Amino acid sequence: MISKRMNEALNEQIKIEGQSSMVYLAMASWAEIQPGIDNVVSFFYRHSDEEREHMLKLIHFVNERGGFAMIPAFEQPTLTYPSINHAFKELLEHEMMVSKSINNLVDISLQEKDYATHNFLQWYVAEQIEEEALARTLNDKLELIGDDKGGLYLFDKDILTVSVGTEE
Ligand code: OFO
Repeated sequence: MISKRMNEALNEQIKIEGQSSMVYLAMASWAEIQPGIDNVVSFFYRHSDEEREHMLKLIHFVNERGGFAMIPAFEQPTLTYPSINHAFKELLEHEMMVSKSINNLVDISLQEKDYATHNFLQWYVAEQIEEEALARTLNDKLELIGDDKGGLYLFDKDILTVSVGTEE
């Protein structure tokens, strides 16, 4: 059985994962109306789907452990970006915020002596390491490219090979 404090903290994370899904969905929609970056568009849509999966995983866990996963309202995500570089920069910052939040949850699970939740959260810890590393690599590439259109063309080709998250 999950404690009230742990339940509330996990519910907060449900909101964060769902919000991440909305943020990347908005990026996908914005990217879709930009010319010539079709694979970036798919990347954002896939990323949005992944975040929804992360949210669902938490919802099932909380409910299975005798808690109640409350579905929250989400905030309006950013709708447009001055450039693709700006979108990826926001993606990195967002992932860093998520990692902090996961770390905080791990802390709470230890304080609560909730080792089942602690164990469950290890998947998210590993996932965040991957996601942050990927976001950093993509930002580094975009920085090198700068305003070069040919570079952006190659970036779009390249991103096709990138896998967004760790497997279940
Ligand atoms: Fe849920 O992994 Fe990104 O935020």
